[in-house]
Amino acid sequence: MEVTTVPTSPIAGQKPGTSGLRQKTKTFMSEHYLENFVQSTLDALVAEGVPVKGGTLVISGDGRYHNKTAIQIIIKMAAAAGVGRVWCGDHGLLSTPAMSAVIRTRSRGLAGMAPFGGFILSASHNPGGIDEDFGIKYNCENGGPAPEKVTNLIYTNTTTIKEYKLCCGLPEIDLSAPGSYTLGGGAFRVDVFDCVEDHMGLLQQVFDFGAIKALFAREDFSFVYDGMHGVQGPYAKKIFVDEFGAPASSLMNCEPKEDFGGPASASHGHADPNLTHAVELVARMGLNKEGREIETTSEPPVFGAAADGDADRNMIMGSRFFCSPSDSLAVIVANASCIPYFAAGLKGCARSMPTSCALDRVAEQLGIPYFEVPTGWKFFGNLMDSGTDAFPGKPVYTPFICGEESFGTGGDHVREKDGMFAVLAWLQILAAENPDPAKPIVGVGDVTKKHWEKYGRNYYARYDYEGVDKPAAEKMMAAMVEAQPALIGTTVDGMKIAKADMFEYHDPVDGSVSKNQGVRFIFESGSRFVFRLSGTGVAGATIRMYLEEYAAPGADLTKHAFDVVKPIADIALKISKLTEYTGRTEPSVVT
Ligand code: VG1
Ligand code: CO
Repeated sequence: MEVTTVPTSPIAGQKPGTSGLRQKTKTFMSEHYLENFVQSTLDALVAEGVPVKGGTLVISGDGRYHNKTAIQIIIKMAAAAGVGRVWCGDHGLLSTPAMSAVIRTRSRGLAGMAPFGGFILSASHNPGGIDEDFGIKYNCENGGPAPEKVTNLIYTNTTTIKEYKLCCGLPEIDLSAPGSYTLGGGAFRVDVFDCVEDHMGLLQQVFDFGAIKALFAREDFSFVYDGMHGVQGPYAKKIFVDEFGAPASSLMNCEPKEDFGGPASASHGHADPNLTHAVELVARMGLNKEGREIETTSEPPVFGAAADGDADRNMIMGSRFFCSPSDSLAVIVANASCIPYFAAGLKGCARSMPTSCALDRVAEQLGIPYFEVPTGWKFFGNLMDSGTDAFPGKPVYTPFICGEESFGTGGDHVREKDGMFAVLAWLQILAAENPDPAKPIVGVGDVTKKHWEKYGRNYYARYDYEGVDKPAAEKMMAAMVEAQPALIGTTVDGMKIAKADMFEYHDPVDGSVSKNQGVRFIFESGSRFVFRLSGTGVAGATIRMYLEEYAAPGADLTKHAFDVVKPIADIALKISKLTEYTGRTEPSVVT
């Protein structure tokens, strides 16, 4: 195979954010952009001693515009770097959790073929299309996002890169169906395989599919799933329809599309499963975008759920009921013992810092360790690897469940958040809650309300201010940090500030420290607000403001979350001077 060396020069701004490098699709299509980043990654891996030469690399994405073209380019670059085998999901598709499953499990029984890592082509919940966003993320041999040490090295390489290598002469690989291609006289091969089989195989070991199938068989159970035209469609068909026997009509938007059904607007083309963007599902479940009940012509289904573009996110709904992601995490952990993989009990759990503290109360009752990590799935990785050879002699926190307020939930079966996992966890809980078909069905709302009665309720909301001027947002954050020490002990609008700081994480497994992970203000009552700047956006800055108020068991637990946290929002806006700094009076999205 002839290797071509192409001279190039550094392109500014190729720093991976919360979850990989994201940019406008046209930027990714511009000369050298993708190639520079991929070569910088491969070089970083070689420098780290990763066995790239002769190794196996997985390459796939969420099906958005430019996915297939990018895969063909990376295959040629992998060949030039001496990679021995490339694995791709059919149609170039793998959901983010499926990529993690493939890296971790596909080589079972194939000695020496375990992948050293994988490239995921995705900008996740960001809109797709030629005028929207594209992204790339590298996952390591444990199936999880590259840790900061590696992403920093990749970034450094992008600032000094002079050339990249590719095998121009390789033919385009037919990704449309499973097949194997031996190239370069046997030095290089590409295997295209069914994108669902590995992930589903793993989930079948985690859950009791039979019990869930029995739930679907109940006449009073009804189900709807919104794939939002992302990568989840093929997974949803195989699992919900083929395995559980749901009618095909229960799947909405389950054909993957390059623009997720766009052009992106508030009502479609934005594969982000929340009350604002999953418009069709939310209406079908009998709610409006604030989560308030609306009139419907027929009774909403018992269970509804949705996924984002790369299917690592999930939204869980019941009939006229929205389960906030923070509550969903707490409920799953509280009921984990009904899931076979967790039947012997959890040894740990975690949430990201801005995620509500509902999980903490459950963990305390269960008597298991729980952790508060910075935003982004990579920070859960070490906790989940605590039982492996990577950290000998350290405490073991697996089996483990974790989640984020941003519609991300997962367990240690993979090293990514897993939209399908969350849905199956809820279906397993409902199966366990409904042992008797003669009794009225217990739904998502019933289970969550029962949970609040036992643990209390963490009323919660997040305000996003998108497309804000970046320097203004940074100034606002810096001013708040400076003001914090003097604010501790003071009372604002009747609420006393007990603690105020910039969140810093000390990883209990490898001792690494991550600074500047969010400004937090905690009141004496336990209520709090948090500010962060998004690390996944493409244009300008997005300010995220997280609001939380705790109501103990016995208090009024039936109020609307957005109403309850409104006074905290007012205090947060006062202290941050958000309107003065940014000119914004209203958030772009409330979830
Ligand atoms: C956001 C969420 C974070 C999540 C990340 C990736 O990051 O807040 O919780 O892990 O997206 O999700 P940020 O930095 O924009 O707040 V996904 O589904 O886009 O990979
Ligand atoms: Co995602």
